[in-house]
Amino acid sequence: MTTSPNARLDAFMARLVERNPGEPEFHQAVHEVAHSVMPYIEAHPKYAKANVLERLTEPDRAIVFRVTWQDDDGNIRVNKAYRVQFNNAIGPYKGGLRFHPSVNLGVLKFLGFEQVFKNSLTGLPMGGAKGGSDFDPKGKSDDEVMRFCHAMMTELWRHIGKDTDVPAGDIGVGAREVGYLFGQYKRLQNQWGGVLTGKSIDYGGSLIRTEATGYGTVYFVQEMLQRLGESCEGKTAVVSGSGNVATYTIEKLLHLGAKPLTASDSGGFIYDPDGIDEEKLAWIEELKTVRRGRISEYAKEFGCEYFEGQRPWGIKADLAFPSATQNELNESDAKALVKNGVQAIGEGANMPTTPDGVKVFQDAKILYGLGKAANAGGVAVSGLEQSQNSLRLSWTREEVDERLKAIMASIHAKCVEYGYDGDHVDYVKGANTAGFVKIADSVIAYGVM
Ligand code: NDP
Ligand code: 2IT
Repeated sequence: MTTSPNARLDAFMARLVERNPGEPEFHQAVHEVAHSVMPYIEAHPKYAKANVLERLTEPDRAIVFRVTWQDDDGNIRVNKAYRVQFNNAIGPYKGGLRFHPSVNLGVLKFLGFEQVFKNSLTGLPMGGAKGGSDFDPKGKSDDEVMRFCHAMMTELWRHIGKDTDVPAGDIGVGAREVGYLFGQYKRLQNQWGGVLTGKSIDYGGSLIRTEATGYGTVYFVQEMLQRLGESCEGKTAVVSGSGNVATYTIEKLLHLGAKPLTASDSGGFIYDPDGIDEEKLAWIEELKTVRRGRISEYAKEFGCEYFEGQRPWGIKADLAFPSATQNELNESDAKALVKNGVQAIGEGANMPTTPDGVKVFQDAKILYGLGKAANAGGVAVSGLEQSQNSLRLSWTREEVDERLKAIMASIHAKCVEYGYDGDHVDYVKGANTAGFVKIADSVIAYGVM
């Protein structure tokens, strides 16, 4: 009896959903990859014979633990924390930590799974992991964040190490949090090592790491445009978010002569038809990293409109950069962007577009740069931070930026190699297949384990 690839995909997904109930984001992320790589697996029977897809969709392990800490009023507080060590076939586990009330095991499994493929695409020796907590840093004092980070590391340290698992930042985890986490690791281990990335320049960080995800996303979009003889210059852009990724996406767009029109946070978005320039961007950065205020304040400061509770996808622009969170751009948002003539999408966030939104972009054959390819610059420069820590050297800004550009160009080339069908490039298929082959071949090389 023969079964069609679609039936095989459905059967595989049914088993995955049954084994991982109540984890919709994880199911979504796996479905996208499985759908992409199924034709490749069909064409190369060794992968089916070794049951590689099933092996790659079960994490190596997931650690779940309690974090107990004391707030400024003396109350004892409890949070859940996690580290999902997904796959270390091609290098030590690597991936960020997220602090947000929406964090749960399923969200971190989706992020860890994405990270495996993203890290493979960078060409650097990094496995995939993700961790975090449902701790909400919003409204907490610096002292409270410090106590939480120290308490979290008091358990996490025994599971990580510079050749074992190297965490970094993500939503809610920036330079401040990495400092507290690294300090506690160093104290407990009595060893200075490159065990976290995104460290401050003063104690082992890399130049350009702060900027890398946003810069890399714009470099990736520039690569997609240049393949068609175009560039970012003179183009308008809608950007969501106003955190690390959004800020440096806007900065690189300005460097390349584009005009960013929007920024957002979980409260709503601002639309500045004159464009967000360097000065306004510096103001946003101060607002978000020092005063920790809301983006609505921008509208008052610079006299433009603020759209409460809305996302920016209805604003007409040539380029779109979802840079806040997962599933922030749905089918009707995608239709609105396509109707308004959008040419390219660069996903700074992880899985920001819903599957029916992705389908709209793919059917319209616009340049769709999915997160695991477009936003890989952040983890790539984390990898370069690890290299510099091992070498006990610091490369210049220019040197790291050149390496970042080269890595983004090589990821783009891999997407074209595996995703070009003679007419147009399917970046989803290209990225997922290219990421898969390297990990799958490594898994097979190790034998049954
Ligand atoms: P930050 O915490 O610096 O910023 C997050 C931004 O997104 C804030 O503006 C935040 O608004 C907004 N946001 C977060 N959650 C939600 C939500 N549920 N609904 C609406 N808005 C939301 O995080 P980063 O910039 O580091 O991360 C942004 C995205 O990029 C994430 O998807 C992350 O996984 C991804 N990414 C990050 C990398 C990095 O190096 N930092 C690397 C690759 C991908 P508010 O402040 O109101 O919550
Ligand atoms: O999603 C991501 O790639 C990150 N949050 C960065 C991970 C890292 O290890 O730098």
